[in-house]
Parts: sequence; C-alpha cells; structure tokens
Amino acid sequence: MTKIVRVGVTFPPKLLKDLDETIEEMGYESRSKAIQDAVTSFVTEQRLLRKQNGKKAGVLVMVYDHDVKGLEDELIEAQHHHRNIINSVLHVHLSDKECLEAVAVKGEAEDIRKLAQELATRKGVKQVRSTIVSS
Ligand code: NI
Repeated sequence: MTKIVRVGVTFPPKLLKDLDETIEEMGYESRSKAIQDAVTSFVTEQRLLRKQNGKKAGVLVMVYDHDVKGLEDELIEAQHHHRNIINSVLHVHLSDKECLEAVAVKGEAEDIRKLAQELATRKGVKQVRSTIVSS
C-alpha cells in the first residue's frame, strides 16, 4: 500500500485561484491529485534538462514581476555573470508590472542549466521555460 504524506504549502492567492479554475475546467476530483500531477511534470522536466550534455543552443523565456524589490538588478547580474553563453536578450513589457524576457543561449548544457536555475529560483520570477536544441 502506498503511503501518503501530508505537506503544507503556501500559495499567492492569484496562483491558487488560477489553479482551482484549471482544476475545475479539467475535471479533477481533488486539488491534491492536480498538484501531484503538476509536481510530476515539474520533476520529469527538470530531470530531462539535467540529463542534457554537450554543446546546446536555445531560448530561456521567463516572466517576472518587476515590482519585486531588487529583482531586476539580480536578474541583470545573473545575466552578466553568464554573458559567455548569452547571445541576445529580448525584453517585452507585458503589463504595468509584468515583464517577459527571452534569453537566447548557446554553450555547454550544464552552463545553460545553471543560468536557468539562477533565474527560475528568484522570488518574483513566475515562470521560466527552456527550449534547448543541439548546436
Ligand atoms: Ni518590462
């Protein structure tokens, strides 16, 4: 028998609302099942990314809230730190406070992964999507 572990997780209200709407639209019977599926996708994606090796090229697309104090400075600092693999950055002002950035990258898979992790784990960064191909 599979053992179930209970954990407490906090959500920004808007994210929880979006989650509940999506759960409703998809017909999930419980929030737990939907969150388990989302976590499974996240883990699978991250494991796949971590298995990549060698020279790669791609685009990291991130959405962040520029109102979060210090975030833009941190993101710029991270990009300067990894300038050897960044070819170009496209910035799009999405709304009054949301920005989208597409970072074109080319280099060792491990370096691209490090950059993606540095961006994704910052508070105020809502999403980072990586599309990586062989170069
Ligand atoms: Ni902007």
